[in-house]
Amino acid sequence: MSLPAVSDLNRLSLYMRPSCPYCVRVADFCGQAEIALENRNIAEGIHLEALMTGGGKRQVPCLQIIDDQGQSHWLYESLDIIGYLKQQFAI
Ligand SMILES: N[C@@H](CCC(=O)N[C@@H](CS)C(=O)NCC(=O)O)C(=O)O
Repeated sequence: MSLPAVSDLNRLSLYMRPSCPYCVRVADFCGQAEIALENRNIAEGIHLEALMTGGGKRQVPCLQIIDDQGQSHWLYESLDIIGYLKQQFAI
């Protein structure tokens, strides 16, 4: 499934846990690239529930991407998330 093009940070949220090394990998990339993603820690029940319902599994990191129609797309895998961000922000 192809992912929507998004350049507005308000359309992106990163579901994560601070202790997860794969989440740290994405956070480190975002820090270097100066991409200030909204982080949603799945230790908070509301975020875990949103991830499970929307994305379909508990794994983090997961990037939620909201398209022009307001529909959510869920991207798992740290390297795929970084690749997507590089593409969207032309890094
Ligand atoms: N290959 C995945 C690995 C992700 C992964 O293993 N995440 C762990 C946390 S470090 C996870 O979500 N485990 C399930 C859980 O924490 O409930 C990636 O690079 O993102």
